[in-house]
Amino acid sequence: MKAIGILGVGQAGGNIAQIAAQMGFQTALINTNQRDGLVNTKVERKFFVPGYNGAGQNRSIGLKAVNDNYREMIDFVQKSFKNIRLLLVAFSTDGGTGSGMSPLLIDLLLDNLPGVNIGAIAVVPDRNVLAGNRINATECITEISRIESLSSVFLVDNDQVRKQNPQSSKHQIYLSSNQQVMEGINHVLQVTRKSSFYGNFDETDLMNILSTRGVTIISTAAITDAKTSAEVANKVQQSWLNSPFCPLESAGVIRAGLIYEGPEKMSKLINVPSIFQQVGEPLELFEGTYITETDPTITTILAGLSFPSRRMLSIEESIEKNKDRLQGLVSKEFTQTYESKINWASNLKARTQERKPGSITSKLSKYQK
Ligand SMILES: Nc1nc2c(ncn2[C@@H]2O[C@H](COP(=O)(O)OP(=O)(O)OP(=O)(O)O)[C@@H](O)[C@H]2O)c(=O)[nH]1
Ligand SMILES: [Mg+2]
Repeated sequence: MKAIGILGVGQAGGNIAQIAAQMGFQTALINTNQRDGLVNTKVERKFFVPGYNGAGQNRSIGLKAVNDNYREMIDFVQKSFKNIRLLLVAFSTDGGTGSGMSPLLIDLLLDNLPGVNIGAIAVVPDRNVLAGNRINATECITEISRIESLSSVFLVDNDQVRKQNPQSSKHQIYLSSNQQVMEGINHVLQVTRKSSFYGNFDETDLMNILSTRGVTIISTAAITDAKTSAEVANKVQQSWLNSPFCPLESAGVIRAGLIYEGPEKMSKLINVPSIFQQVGEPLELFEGTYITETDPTITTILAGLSFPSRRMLSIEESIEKNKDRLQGLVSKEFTQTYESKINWASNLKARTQERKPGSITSKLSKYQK
């Protein structure tokens, strides 16, 4: 049994749970919309909030759904996961259901799942989404960042995946980002099952890292072509910018993991200080070395990072720039009317004829020749 469970909230969350279920994670989903959740056939446990039919990108509907049903939701989550050490709640930040429900739901679960750490997999929208979605994303991430005892927050960046595959459809981008994120988490979890003569990275190491409060990224660098320690360090640092997560922006890693898999000869090129030179050495580093004959890779887990202010600014700035226009749109909604310029023409419309009652004798005399 895997030590990490995935709870999907809303459509994106359900899709991430679906991929996780295929990889053998314990999964469950919550949605306001049955039709969305039913397509996630691999997720066995589902809770559909009664009386709702989607949240229509309105976060307050998601919030109300938790307010009205939190007892049932907590009970559902408690029953859905057995013997896990970490529950990751997955959702998109820019819709209504996942974005509106997840912050409060996570906060409530923190008090109701004793012994289980809780973290988040939160999807940050790509550059093509409009103002309403951007506002949702910034509100949701603000709320998530304020939760006190929260463990790792993985910020899945749809824009990163779009950059890797500029020609792909929305559907392909979503699928690929869900897949990459769950593969990253699954990979580090599977490493904890392996044993090594040279240094084990065990489940407690992983849980130590993932229970760190703040933003976490996982990335893998192929170092086959590297010839020096500097080249290895460079490839690892590149992988922090090219992962499916919001790219690393600033120094300040609190806990980290570094896992080497590959031939023994290449492992000599790993120089921890040069890898962490730019971001500063973490407080604690958990290392694992696994000698294999496969192409050499270095997987790093960086935890305790700050929320990415540059990436968030790219979401906020178009709202700020269009402040007057957007405020104008909102006030227009309730004030706009239409005035016809041809009011006079209403008189042209056919009138019903008045039939004046006449006498038979007068009609007869009218036709008399
Ligand atoms: N990575 C990823 N992003 C997704 C996926 N599905 C939707 N998204 C993102 O999520 C946003 C839409 O949010 P949904 O998850 O559909 O919203 P919801 O939580 O179901 O809320 P409502 O539909 O408003 O009730 C899109 O703008 C995308 O950014 C997915 O499967 N993977
Ligand atoms: Mg939806």
